[in-house]
Amino acid sequence: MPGKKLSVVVTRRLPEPVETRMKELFDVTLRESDEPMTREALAAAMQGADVIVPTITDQIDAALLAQAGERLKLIANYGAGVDNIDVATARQRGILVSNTPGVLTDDTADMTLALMLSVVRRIPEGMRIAQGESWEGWSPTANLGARLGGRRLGILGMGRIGQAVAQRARAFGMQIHYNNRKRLRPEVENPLEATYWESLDQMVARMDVVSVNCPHTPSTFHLLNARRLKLMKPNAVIVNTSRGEVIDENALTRALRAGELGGAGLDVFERGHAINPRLKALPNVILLPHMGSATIEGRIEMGEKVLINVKTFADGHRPPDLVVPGLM
Ligand code: 8YV
Repeated sequence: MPGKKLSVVVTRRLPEPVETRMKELFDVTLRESDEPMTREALAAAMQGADVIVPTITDQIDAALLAQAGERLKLIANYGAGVDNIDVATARQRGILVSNTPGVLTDDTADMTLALMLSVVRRIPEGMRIAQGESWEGWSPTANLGARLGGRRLGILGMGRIGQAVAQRARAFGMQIHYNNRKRLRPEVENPLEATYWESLDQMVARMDVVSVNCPHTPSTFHLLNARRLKLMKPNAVIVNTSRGEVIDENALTRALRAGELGGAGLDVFERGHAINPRLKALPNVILLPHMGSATIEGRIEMGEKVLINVKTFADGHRPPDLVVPGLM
């Protein structure tokens, strides 16, 4: 393939500098609309292109992969999580998958702390009061929240983002605990000496705040289910900047409505942007429209990662951020 300009289809509008560089390097088809591609348009793109660059809003499942053309050899995901792609089926069909790890770690961890602080310090409520007409001035007993310092944070999934959350939370004086597929190597991976819990049940039962930072895979689906939510302290807070599917959203809504949890800060939802209306109506939750990686810098760096993966592939080499099936 070296020397030949690859035919690349990008499914969403990307930051302008990324699109400009794409045009210089490849025979690229870019979107004019901000809308996600329809499934039909995606299928058509996959029939004619060498490379497609999808995002979380494209479900590339086995049925779609079965319609892919002979030419399609790389799916260069614009995003770190690849739960939108059936990576194992792609691999069986000889199609590589790459992603954009690392560049959205800090932004997502920042947003995790922002959500934590917003919930426990009641920031949206305070905004509504200050912006409204009814505020009668400062009072020693009004708008009291909780202090993060000294509280126990349980991180569910201690990968790059989980570790970045731990660092930040430590700076706020929190005690760090985690549950992960494997225990981190002390000093190398765990300089903060976070406490490892092999049992998620035991960890969630003791935490003041639980932060979801694991990817969505078949084994993490509904890890926080009704039974585990019931184990949590009644004033505990849940924060999720990873994937909605890790929490049973209906069970979470029921627990919050019943006063069995203190609150929640959610950037992601189980059914994409179709948020449970009962969750929207609750006063002790903060909901964001999947903004974890939404910084100008981060979104450009994600595009640069995609460019490197596609360019390396075009030059006949293995893309540096190849996703190996089963490892995510
Ligand atoms: C991205 C994300 O914006 O990269 C991820 O896994 O969750 C987001 O922050 C989105 O997935 C882009 O496709």
